[in-house]
Amino acid sequence: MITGATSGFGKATAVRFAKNGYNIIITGRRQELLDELEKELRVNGKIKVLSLCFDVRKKDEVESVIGNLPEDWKRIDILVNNAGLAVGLDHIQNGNTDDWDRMIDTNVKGLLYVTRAVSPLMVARNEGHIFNLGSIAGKEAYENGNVYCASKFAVDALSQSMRIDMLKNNIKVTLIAPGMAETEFSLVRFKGDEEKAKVPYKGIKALTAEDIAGVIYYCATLPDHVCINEIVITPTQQASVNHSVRRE
Ligand code: NDP
Ligand code: 8X3
Repeated sequence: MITGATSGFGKATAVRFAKNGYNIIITGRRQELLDELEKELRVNGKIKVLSLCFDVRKKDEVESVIGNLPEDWKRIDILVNNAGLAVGLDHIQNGNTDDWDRMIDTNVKGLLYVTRAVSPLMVARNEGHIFNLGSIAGKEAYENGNVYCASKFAVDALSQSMRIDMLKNNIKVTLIAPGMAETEFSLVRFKGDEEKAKVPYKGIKALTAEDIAGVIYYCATLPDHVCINEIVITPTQQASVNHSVRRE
């Protein structure tokens, strides 16, 4: 099950796993994009795809959709908690509190609601692997990053804690912490302003969604006794949130 599969990392991860024969549950809020992806994933006819359109911020919706999964879809081996976003890039004193709510509600509470609904299914079988999309912004803060950084620091802490909580149940938890990656992320952060959205990647060969999908697939296919706890991935031109080298 991949949350936020209509774009970016989530979509590329769905494609990667589908190519390798996994049945996949794709989720997101944009039904038309779920429909398109479902068609694309089904092309080789070898895998099953279930698309679920819901907003991870809506607790009742998450509980009801996952609680009512068809019987043969309840065996979720891998959950990729990917749905998330940054909105705005302002100093704290100028921040838009609606943007803050969107980030905390999606990146932290949404991830929790989905995990609360899916993890008991894994615990009951004593197997499963949960991936949480954190960020290098959850390792170090940067100017104007404030609430987005805080939401990803929370994902980092939750990943550590979940791993401990479900240790006895044989559940792997992997935190994926990428640096700059070109997806719809920046367009969402700058509320559809395409010019502003390009600025962070100027002169950088950024990560692609496929790069991240490859890393998730690698971690997911290691032997049963091996768990990558966390992995930080940046473009070679980026050493930290505040250190990158730009080339023309
Ligand atoms: P995209 O904007 O390309 O994809 C985000 C996905 O999340 C979309 O499929 C979107 O689907 C889904 N989503 C957003 N809000 C909700 C919601 N409320 N309910 C359900 N689904 C939702 O961004 P990325 O692929 O880049 O980002 C994926 C994750 O990776 C995020 O958590 C992001 O914070 C993190 N990340 C991104 C980095 C980057 O530089 N790109 C670097 C580090 C981490 P829909 O709109 O259809 O609901
Ligand atoms: C996204 C990476 O540096 O834009 O999580 O915050 S950054």
